[in-house]
Amino acid sequence: MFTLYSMQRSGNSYKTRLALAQLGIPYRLVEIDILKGESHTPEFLAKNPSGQVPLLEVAPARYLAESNAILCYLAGGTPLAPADRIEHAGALQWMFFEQHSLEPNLGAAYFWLTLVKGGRELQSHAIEDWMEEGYRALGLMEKHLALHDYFAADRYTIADIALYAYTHIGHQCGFDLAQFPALRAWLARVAAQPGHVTMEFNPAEAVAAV
Ligand SMILES: N[C@@H](CCC(=O)N[C@@H](CS)C(=O)NCC(=O)O)C(=O)O
Repeated sequence: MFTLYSMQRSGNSYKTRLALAQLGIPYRLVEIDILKGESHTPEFLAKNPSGQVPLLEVAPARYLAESNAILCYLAGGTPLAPADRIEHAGALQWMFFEQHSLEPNLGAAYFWLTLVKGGRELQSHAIEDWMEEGYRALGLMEKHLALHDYFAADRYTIADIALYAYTHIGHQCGFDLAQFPALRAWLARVAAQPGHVTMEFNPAEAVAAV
């Protein structure tokens, strides 16, 4: 069985929990509190030298890092990952965009402004850039979504999962999504997908509640 090292309030970790839930894959969840330095212990660094979550143990002592690589691995061979060459590349195009243009801005804003006490003061020099670049990324997504229901292959794929994670919590760190109607409609479409789980969902609790 897979083991996922994840933090509940990490958007990158949420992507992988969402895919695991929608694919119906059972897994063991290990909560890592990055705010307490749990991703920088010698034990964790031996598993992932970058000191980051998410991290998936795919086989004993065989680890895979990087949320979007984990999505590709988990969804490979399923409808969530397009097999057609150009559709596959189209999904990757948006997943690279997510890591380059969206996550560094919305992800950083979410981390420092909602998770770290005093983060706004500590990062006051960076917030303007995050907002400007974050809005630029959201604007590009809006343009695409004005013409398409999803990001790749004309259907819900791992590209949508990757982009949903930080976009759906953008309002929590100061991004006003009211000006992006197509993007808000897409957020609702993603949330309505079969097997969708929220960022708060914890599979261990789900099992305990049964
Ligand atoms: N590009 C990586 C980024 C992972 C990342 O930034 N993880 C954060 C939590 S969202 C983390 O573990 N931060 C702890 C640290 O960097 O020390 C991915 O997509 O998985």
